[in-house]
Amino acid sequence: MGQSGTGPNGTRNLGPRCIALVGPFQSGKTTLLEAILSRTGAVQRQGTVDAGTTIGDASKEARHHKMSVEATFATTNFMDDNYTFIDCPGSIEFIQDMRSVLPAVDAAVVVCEADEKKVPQLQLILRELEDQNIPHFLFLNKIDKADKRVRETIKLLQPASRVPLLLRQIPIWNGDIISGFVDLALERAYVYREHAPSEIIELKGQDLDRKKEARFTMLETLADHDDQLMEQLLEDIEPPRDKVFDDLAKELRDRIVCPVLLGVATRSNGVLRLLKALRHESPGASETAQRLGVKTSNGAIALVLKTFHTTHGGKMSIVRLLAGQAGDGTTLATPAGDAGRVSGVFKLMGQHFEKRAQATAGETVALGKLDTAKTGDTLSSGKQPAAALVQARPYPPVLAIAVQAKERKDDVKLGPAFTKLTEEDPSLTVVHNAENHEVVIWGQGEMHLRVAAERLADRFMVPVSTRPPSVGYRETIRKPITQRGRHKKQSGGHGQFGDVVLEIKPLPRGSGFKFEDRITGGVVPRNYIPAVEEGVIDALKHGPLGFPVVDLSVALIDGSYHTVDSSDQAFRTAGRIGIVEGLPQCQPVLLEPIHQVEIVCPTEATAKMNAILSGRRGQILGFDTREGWDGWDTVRAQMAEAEIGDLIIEVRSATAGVGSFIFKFDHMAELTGRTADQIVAARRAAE
Ligand SMILES: Nc1nc2c(ncn2[C@@H]2O[C@H](COP(=O)(O)OP(=O)(O)OP(=O)(O)O)[C@@H](O)[C@H]2O)c(=O)[nH]1
Ligand SMILES: [Mg+2]
Repeated sequence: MGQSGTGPNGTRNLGPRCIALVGPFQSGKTTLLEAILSRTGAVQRQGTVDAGTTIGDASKEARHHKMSVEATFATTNFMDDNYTFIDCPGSIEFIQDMRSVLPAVDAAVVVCEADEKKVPQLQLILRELEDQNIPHFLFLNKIDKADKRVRETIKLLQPASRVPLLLRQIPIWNGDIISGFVDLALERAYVYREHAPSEIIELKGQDLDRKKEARFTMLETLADHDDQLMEQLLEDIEPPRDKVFDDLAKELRDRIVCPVLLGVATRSNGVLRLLKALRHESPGASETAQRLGVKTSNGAIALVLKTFHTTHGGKMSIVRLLAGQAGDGTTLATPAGDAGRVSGVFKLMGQHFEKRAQATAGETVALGKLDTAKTGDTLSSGKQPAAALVQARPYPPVLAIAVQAKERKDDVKLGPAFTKLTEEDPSLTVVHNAENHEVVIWGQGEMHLRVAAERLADRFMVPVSTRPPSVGYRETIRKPITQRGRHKKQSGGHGQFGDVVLEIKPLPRGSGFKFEDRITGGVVPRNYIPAVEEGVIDALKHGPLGFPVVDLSVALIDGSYHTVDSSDQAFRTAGRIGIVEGLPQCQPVLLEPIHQVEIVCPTEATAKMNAILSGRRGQILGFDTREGWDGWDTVRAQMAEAEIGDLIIEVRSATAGVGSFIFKFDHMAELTGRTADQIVAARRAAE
């Protein structure tokens, strides 16, 4: 293994690297990883996504859905350097895994296609990279299917990027198909060969002219940030090749350009040039550590990129070591001081782990049995735990399902399974609803939740059934009444006697429930009054329409008792009877939760959002351009909780998968008419 560090002119950086493969859905990331692994000799034969033989999509869920559903790590060697590639899922529903690994990578390769429909997704991903200051290349994949000129494609994709897309390679066309490429920095032309390094050829005629023109465009863009190069160009001086490479590396690292390379992942074309660009131009671990503000005096420092639980090996934390060394027995602590001892260091190859010796700075490995470490944690071995290098900020959830163990006997396994599930995927949250004993999993979309349910069954051995979660309906009353509640039982010896008079009154929205004791002269002895209140509260859990009753006051104004037969129990029952008999006469009415919703979407979709919202009883409050997001809008509305339930599905399908929303409870509103009748009827039927 080489020394990590920067060479004299910043162009060469040896030592272990960590590179993320990111990009829109289905752009070829997993296929590219496979091509990289086969090109670097880590796998014998390049697997394919369609045959289900890739390292990247080796998990059962990924194979089943033929898409990546989590980040997969694979370490290989290229020209004597250690490289860990992270194949990230493209679907926005699984984007959390990408967001968790990005802080620790040296660079990202954004795999994309010449597809207009995927530009908003590309923008979303580039935005993450830009916000997190990650140097990135674009790998324009699937150019075997290209039907437009690359320059046009760049024009199409440019709006997604805040920095110039810098075309570094141009294709060589052979009729309608691309047969090779010219590397504009190296000034060499290659023809593709299937699953083999491309062959160098000599350029002639038109191709040579096109190369000269494209190279000039590339140099011009580079010269925008390099005065010396600009002078050379103006004076027609051919800049030295090393200078061009230095500029490419520097401007990538400074994140002022995004170099674009071409290729065909399925045939492994363009892969070697990509690897060489990474080797020569991507920053190394020491620069990444600097970017994160790592203080190296503190022993080992590592960032947890992913957590998962193996069936037999227990918990595994995949970390990038940013400083120091870590091996079996190293104690690593979280910023909060929760320490654990490493038990096993493993090399990563998809689902496969290989035990290895200790890891050194720059390497990405799995560490066994760090029970307190979570994804996103900064771990350190020094006496004083190092401060957190990054803050976890999972996207707020947008969809929920209620889950239940299929078999009662599995109920006890659910709790630990949920803990593991949410540890592995911080963008899932589990909420226990005490009121209706429902357990709800919140996540990022339909597929995300489906995969979560599959994981519960396959990985954590708890098969679950799922259904839509119930809506937080309430009911209230419109009319005040006074009602007597009387409980009298004479059965043989000891009887039961409780008698109360309740004044039941509506309260303004949001007041909840108030109980008042207005007894005078001890007609109900003081010691029984708490029992009356308990009985009332108990009856309010289930009103005449079937829902908890809110926004009312109940005053105990009169009653009577019996010296022998009265008891707490009897007065509790009397209180309950008063409510059960009284409420139906108070004109009960259904209340439904209304939320404040904020949808973000590309501007083209804004009109569709308005239609979706109106179709769902939404009240549109207004729309604005989305702050800091060119070409996006924010639509604000108020919507009933019942209508938000599956809103995300419609929003995603109207926005090529990129629209999203956040929501916050606003108020409860009366609901009457047919919709209300249906809800009450459904509730009755379910009881
Ligand atoms: N023609 C062509 N097809 C490709 C190329 N690369 C990938 N594909 C196909 O594109 C489809 C998606 O490939 P994947 O590698 O799964 O894409 P991905 O980006 O990993 O997908 P997600 O992880 O689900 O976002 C598969 O059917 C691949 O065979 C390519 O260079 N040319
Ligand atoms: Mg994939």
